[in-house]
Amino acid sequence: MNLKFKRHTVTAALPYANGPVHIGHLAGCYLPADIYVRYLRSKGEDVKFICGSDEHGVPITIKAKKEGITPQQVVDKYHKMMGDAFKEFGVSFDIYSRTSSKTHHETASEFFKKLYDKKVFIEEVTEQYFDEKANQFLADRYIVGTCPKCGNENAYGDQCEKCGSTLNATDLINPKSTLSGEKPVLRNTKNWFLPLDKMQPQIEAYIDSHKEWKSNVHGQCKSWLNAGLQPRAMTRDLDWGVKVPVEGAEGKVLYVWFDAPIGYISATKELFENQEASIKNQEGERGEKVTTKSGVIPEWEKYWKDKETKLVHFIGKDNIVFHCIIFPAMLMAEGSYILPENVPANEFLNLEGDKISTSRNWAVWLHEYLLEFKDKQDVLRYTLCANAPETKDNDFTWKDFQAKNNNELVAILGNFINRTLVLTHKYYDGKVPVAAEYTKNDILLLEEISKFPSRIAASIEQYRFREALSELMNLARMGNKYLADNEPWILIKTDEKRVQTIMNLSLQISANLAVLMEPFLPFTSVKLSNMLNLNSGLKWNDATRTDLLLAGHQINTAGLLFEKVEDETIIAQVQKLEDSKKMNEESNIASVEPSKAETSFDDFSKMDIRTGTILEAERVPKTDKLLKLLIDTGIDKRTVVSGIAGYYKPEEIIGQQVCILVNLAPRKIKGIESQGMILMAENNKGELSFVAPTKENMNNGGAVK
Ligand code: B3M
Ligand code: ZN
Repeated sequence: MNLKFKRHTVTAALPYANGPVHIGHLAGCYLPADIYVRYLRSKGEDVKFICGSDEHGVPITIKAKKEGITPQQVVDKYHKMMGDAFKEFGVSFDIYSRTSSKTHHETASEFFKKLYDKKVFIEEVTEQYFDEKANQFLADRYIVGTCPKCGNENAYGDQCEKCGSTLNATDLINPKSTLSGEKPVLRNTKNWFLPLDKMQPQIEAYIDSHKEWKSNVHGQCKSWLNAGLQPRAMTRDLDWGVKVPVEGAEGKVLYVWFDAPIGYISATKELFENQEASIKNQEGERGEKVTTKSGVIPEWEKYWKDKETKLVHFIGKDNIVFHCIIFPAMLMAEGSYILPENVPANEFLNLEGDKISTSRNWAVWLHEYLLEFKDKQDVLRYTLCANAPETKDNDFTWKDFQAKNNNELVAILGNFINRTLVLTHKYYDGKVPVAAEYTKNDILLLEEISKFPSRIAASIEQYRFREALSELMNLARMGNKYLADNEPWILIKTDEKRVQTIMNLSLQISANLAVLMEPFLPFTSVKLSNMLNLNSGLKWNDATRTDLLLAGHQINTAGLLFEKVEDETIIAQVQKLEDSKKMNEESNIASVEPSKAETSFDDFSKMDIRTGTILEAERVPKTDKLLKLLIDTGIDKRTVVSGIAGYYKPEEIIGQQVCILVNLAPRKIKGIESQGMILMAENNKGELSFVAPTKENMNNGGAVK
């Protein structure tokens, strides 16, 4: 590990508390962050892993409106749900806080106030978009329009998700309010701007000092810098958020991207407040005097202000500019903080070839996964890591999930462990045999084994988690090959001594696997450690040794680490996705047209609609759609040309009762005079059906009213 640093602050993006967590979230930043942190802990490093819910911003208020509840109810509901999901998947935050907390409101306010007092902000009255119908200013996601950079028609007021540009609402072409759909008007309002333009040289120097960042991250930063940074408003005319703590700012809140990253800081504070409170409690219970040290730097500050702390932000690619440019600019302006040392952003994960979408319900939700794949968190962690969108967008498919489970976890890792443990029980009653004598090959193998910890570590430290995981699997592959090459199950008849060595060595590999898999597969690591009856205090570097299990050590009963996933299970999952897509499409098309303008009863009663019966029907030559019908209207028999040939065959509809508008002025259609109109109902696919009496004794000529 880089000796420059004494401790680590690792953050994962604060997810908006406006929906449950899906696989895209997990693969995008929470899983890589968790692997990284678990590895650091295993190395014995001092690390704090920080996260929480982002509970401000327009995404929350929009959701509240949609669900017909208050923003507070929205965040309460999803904060709990998200926190639970992370916990269940073993994402090992030291704290999962929320930006509605008191500490956060105070911390964000103070931060703003400090910049305000230092006269960092430009205070400026500018024209901002206002929705006259909804009677409010339109910030961020309250406004959509065409992105001036890439032409995406659904760019938000603060960002285009297609090309990643940060925008100001006034940059949008054809802006539209998402509240009312109306074209907004411009109104004057005062806001406080961070002068990113003036700070450009500082920011540029900072970015240039980090050429080691992932190329996607560094590249994006450079392209913003090349385009020239613009001042950016840090306040908004909204009522949901952290109140702007200065005079003359009534009805305004901090921009969500100002307050959210400060959430990392507030959560760290809370973490130590909680720890101190629990220490005080214990002391109080023991009747000891509680003393507070004065003049000592608060513990949390070490994680944010000490140059020997390495600050790393795990995020998805749509958050790059906020973490690499805007937040560092805020920290620079404040002056007492360290800057992010790295921002390993991932690209996006797609699902079965299509973009994951909450609103289209095209997602695999973590809480639903667990209902169907109980206790199989590690299978998902494995699949998402093996296929992580580290350098480009990637696709999750259920077929691949099945293949990774069956061909890798079951066939390689599970198989090796199972053979080793079963044979140990069979030959030695579960007692680790003595390694009698090593062959040349054994010695080479032992050397190889001891290299794995540093090899896997090198990949993790460079944020290459896929590579790290595949190295881990190579160790299991090596074990499998060793068993296959040496065939202890055959040798047992002729050379018992040799088998002891083979089994001892295989057991050592199993123990090392238990240690090294922990960051990736924490649940399996616990399971395997229990089966091996392994000392629970083992650290990463212990896996360089090849004597973690001493001769005579008793192991526990062997169980299966992984189970095969059957085809039916996968078919059911794919079907579930297809169903939800279909339902979604139907509900989209089913959106009915708005009603027409009001009409009077008099106008309605001018229409003479009667019941009638079709007597004859034939196609109108040289047309696809038209049928020529002869109708008994009760008054007379008349010819009507109707555009229903796509839906009814002529021979099927003889005798069909219909409703017919009889006083419609006659019209010539394809040379035939049509004397009236048959009433039809249309569904959302444009298919037609007769509108007809549902009782049989309705004579022709009866009035429809
Ligand atoms: N809530 C955006 C997101 O969920 C935002 C991240 C904040 S990190 C400080 O994509
Ligand atoms: Zn764009």
